[in-house]
Amino acid sequence: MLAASSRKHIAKRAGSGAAQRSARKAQHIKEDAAMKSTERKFEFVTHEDPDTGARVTRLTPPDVTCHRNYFYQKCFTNDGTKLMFGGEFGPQPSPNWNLHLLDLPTQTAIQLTDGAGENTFGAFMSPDDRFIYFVRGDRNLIRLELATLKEEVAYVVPEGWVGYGTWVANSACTKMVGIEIAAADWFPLNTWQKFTEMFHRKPLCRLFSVDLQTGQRSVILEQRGWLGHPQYRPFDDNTVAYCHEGPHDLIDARMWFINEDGTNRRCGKAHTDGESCTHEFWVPDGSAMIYVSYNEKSPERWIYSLDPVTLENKLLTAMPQCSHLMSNHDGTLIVGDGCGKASSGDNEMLVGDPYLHLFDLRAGSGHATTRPIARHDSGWDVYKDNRQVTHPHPSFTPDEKQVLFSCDAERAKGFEPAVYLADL
Ligand SMILES: [Mn+2]
Repeated sequence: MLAASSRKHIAKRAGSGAAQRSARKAQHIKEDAAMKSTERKFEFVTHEDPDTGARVTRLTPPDVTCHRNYFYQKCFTNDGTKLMFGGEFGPQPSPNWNLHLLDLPTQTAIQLTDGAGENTFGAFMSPDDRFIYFVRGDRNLIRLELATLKEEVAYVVPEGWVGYGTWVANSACTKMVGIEIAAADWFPLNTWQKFTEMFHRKPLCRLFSVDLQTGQRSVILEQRGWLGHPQYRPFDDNTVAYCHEGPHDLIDARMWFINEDGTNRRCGKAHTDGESCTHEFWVPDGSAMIYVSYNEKSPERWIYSLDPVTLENKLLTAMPQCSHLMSNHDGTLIVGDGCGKASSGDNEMLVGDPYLHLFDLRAGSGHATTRPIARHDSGWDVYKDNRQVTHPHPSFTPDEKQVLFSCDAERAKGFEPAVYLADL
């Protein structure tokens, strides 16, 4: 199998035998540095979806746990030929994911990073395809240059704080918004139980912006109470979105906006009785925020858009129970991952609808059409201490002809979670 051959390749690079192992340990940093440029030849495997007939391609090897990044973070080069993803190829002990760049035409991946505790979900590629940004060890924001694999520390979370969640750049990629949690309140969120505990702890949090050239931080909002999902509005640096984080049905109001200077904090939507909102994202052209709404009294879910200026919430369409949504550039096409009914009091994900769904809004509101694209069959499990690695998190390829997603659909065959492309 190809991953076995790539492991041999690594073994050859690193040497073998006890003497070499101890020498390797002594030169730990040096050896690790060699991991960074390791190339691996993949063998894509294609099948026809049994229900829709769509062509689905597994990109990553069956014996290595791989995942895509968070659904609204850029992972493809602009020409669509290269894909950044998270993979557990070592050298650190499992569970630990590093970043890799897969060249789709040649099916060859190059290892980009080899550190411990890299946030491979929040990682993203800069708009000019030159850099990857990611947080390592909840503390160091790294800027990695793709041409040289050279790393620079763009920002360091100060003592007494821990970096949390997915951080998002402005459109010019000159600054990022992030969340820091007071270290005294922090513990690893490796189960949904821990996630719920963090909500009840009401951690001291701050939403901040960091200048990517100088590393200078400005605090936008600091409060007791869990904050998450900071997102600069595309092409409008003055508007920052964030959320009240926690179990969906215990949240007072999920979506908030604030000006970059900390003024004009406003609630994006007051929840109706029994309503939960989740997985809000900016349409990439910046025209609106889109989110999932559901109500404990109803099996349906709805797709809404939200205007950050007028705060008008507009119903786009009803939908099957989807968890995550992402749109194309102008918000006329949306892809979602079907799931089960939300459990109450926590955010544990349940199996239900097994499909990726396409929503076509081009005919205007009230005329949306929808169809299943392919099965994702995610088990939604927490795996290797990670709550997100089995989530599909679908999004469109740059040419809008395919949908990228992760899942553990082939677990019955003993295959690891992997990264897939489904043709539209
Ligand atoms: Mn998720």
